[in-house]
Amino acid sequence: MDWWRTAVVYHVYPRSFADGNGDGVGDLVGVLRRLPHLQRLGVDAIWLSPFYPSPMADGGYDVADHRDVDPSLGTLADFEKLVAAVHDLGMRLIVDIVPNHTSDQHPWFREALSAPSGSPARQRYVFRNGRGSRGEQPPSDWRSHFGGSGWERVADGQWYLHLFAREQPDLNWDDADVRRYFLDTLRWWADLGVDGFRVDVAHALAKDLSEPLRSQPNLDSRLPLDGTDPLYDRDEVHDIYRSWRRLFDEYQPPLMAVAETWTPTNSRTYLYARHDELGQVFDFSLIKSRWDGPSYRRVIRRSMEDHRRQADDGGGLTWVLSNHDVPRHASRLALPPDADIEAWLLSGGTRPRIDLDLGRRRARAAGLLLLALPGSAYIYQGDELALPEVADLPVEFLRDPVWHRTGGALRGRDGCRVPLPWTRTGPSLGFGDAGAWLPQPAWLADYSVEAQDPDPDSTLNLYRAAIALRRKLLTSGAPLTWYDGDPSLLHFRHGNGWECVVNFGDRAQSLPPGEVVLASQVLEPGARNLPPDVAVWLRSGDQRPDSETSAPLPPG
Ligand code: TEU
Repeated sequence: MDWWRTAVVYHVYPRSFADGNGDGVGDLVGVLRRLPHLQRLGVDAIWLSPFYPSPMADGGYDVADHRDVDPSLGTLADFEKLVAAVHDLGMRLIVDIVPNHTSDQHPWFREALSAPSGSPARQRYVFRNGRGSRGEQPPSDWRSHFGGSGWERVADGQWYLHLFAREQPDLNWDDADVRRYFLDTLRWWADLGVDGFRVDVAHALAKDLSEPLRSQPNLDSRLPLDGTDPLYDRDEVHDIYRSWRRLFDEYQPPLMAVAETWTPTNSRTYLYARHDELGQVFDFSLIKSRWDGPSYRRVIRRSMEDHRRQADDGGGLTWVLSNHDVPRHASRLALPPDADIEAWLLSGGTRPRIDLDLGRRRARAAGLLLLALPGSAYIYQGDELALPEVADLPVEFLRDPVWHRTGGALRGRDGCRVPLPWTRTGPSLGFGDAGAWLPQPAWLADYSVEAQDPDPDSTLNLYRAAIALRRKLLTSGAPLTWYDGDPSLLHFRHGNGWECVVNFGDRAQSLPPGEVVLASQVLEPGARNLPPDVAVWLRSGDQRPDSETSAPLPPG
């Protein structure tokens, strides 16, 4: 079986993981030194967010050279050491590929700026004349995800497209140079030994750039879902991934890949996971779901159903609770159901006040659920510590272009990128020998690996135990059996008798029969009740009828 189908993948945001050279910024040597933590955690693979040369207009997702390491993060020799060490420990390494745009400091874009309009150098990007009598208006109403117009004007009067920051010009995937360059880049990293790729904004590469450019003033929420949008999730994008798959299959074992697509629903999401395409696509439905039994049950079952219908035999399921783009779930899950998370972030995490004990409790339950679901689980660095969002970073430290481009209307993503706490003390809590590029609040020390390691009931030890047990229990194939009952109870069983039960309600529920093999909170010995916001794994002796495996999905 392909290793990635059931893999636990640990997502490292290199600048915030561990600092090997004491300059306050995490780096590859830092990752290398902290591999024992990941081995002890028991993960199968590590995904590294971009570590390529970058002027850092968007946390490294503005890549200036796709085949090198940013000097502040190390060297190619460090990378080679890291690949070898990861493999020696029996783990795999996945790197991020950012094909929708480059940095404005990429040699191609510099060349484009000094080349005339209509030149081959400009063809690699999306340059257009403006509207209005003097071309003073942007060529279309397309918007940047980070706020404002998606177009920027250059000295000779033309405009270029950037769906993200202005320092991230979009590439033109109709251009043969662009297609070849990325195939060569994938091969280049594969030849260095990487095992797979995470594909950034995978649904945006193919665009309808025919004139006149069509209107699309919306970003995510009101996109058509039929492949006809000019910018996102067009049918032709799949041809690109078919060509990538042919390259991936030249390797033994074939390389894996996972698409990042923030599509509004997953009615087409799993197409990216087809066997002749990427194999995996992130399913963000747990990130988007409210914390209640019916919602979780609905999105999980819907994803499984969509996956079955769209991805054919080739694709694998994936589950995610947090990543470097969203507020950490230990805080998110502590918010009242109807709270506006953006408003909470803007208030510096003060309104409404959140109950962090509740957040931790739910984060632990969610972690057990994540690891019990069939498919692959992606863990963001710090999830294993139940790290909360650092919502009160002083604004002068904020780096995210989301904050800057929206003029402070959105707080941005820095609060989930604060350097990890490894020890209780030290200048940056063991992150490195010096400070940390984003300030760590003092309370972070209590969440450190050092603080959690000796405590058998810590979140860290819960994750370790769950990952080890999952390795024994998780089989692929047989469909889950879902149990009816109180809607606040989510309860399913794998074919081998392994069950997961989560109580989303606000009162205790009686525990279904079976032996408790793991619980997200300490339960009294012989307890027959499952308290609120707690998950358990059970091993059931009895073979109850598969009551619902074929029942129709609830609406919504
Ligand atoms: O994110 C893609 C993306 O669509 C984001 O705008 C996402 O919607 C947002 O961050 C959610 O808050 C990817 C990367 O993960 C992100 O870090 C980059 O900034 C972005 O691409 C541009 O490369």
